[in-house]
Amino acid sequence: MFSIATNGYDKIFQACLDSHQKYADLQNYDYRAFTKSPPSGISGTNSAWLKVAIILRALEKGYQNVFFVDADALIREYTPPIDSVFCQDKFVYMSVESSGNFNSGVIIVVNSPQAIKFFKNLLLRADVPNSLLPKSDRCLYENGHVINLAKNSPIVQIIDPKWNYNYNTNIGEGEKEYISHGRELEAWKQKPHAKKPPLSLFQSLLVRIEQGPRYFLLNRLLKFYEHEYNF
Ligand SMILES: [Mn+2]
Repeated sequence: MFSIATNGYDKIFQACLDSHQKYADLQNYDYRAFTKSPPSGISGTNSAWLKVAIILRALEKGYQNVFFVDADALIREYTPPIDSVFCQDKFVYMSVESSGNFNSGVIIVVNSPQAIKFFKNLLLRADVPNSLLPKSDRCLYENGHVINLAKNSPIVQIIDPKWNYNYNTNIGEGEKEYISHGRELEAWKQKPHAKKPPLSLFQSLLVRIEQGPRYFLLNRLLKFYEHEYNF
């Protein structure tokens, strides 16, 4: 089980990270909060893509299951263990927002060749600009590619939105969420929000060329985090 909270997010979302650790202790899960930044820094987009690289690496290393939770997600104490969602022949579990699109803030993965292939394919899209995706799939950071890849994947199972309750999800009346995502108002006020308008396809391709392939950058970042956190 892990979360990524770089660039000071660990301070802003300390209560969320504490709730992760508490849940992990209760369920006997091995939990890491990746909070350090490499000497060369790490952008918000790369922090988001890093989770894909870490999930894949953890699967390759043989962790039985991998559970990713966003740093701004608060896990309630009564949340059941992740294996309560498992069903046959499904290896990736996520919930959808009211739009029907997956939200990649909470991802549960069962280690299997199918899951490894899924995350390999996802990571290969790290250099594909969002603007190349169908309009309805476009989303922040890596989430658009998660939506696009997951919606046609037979190994992905939609789980109860209680697992990822944000401002765009509906849960049944009187139901209590397991994970409250991005709803911690005080913390959100402090979160530095990007005001920049979205880049055009041409602009984003230029940025990608300038920075070099993200795929390789992610592999370098992964080496740093693997070494620092010994996972
Ligand atoms: Mn989030």
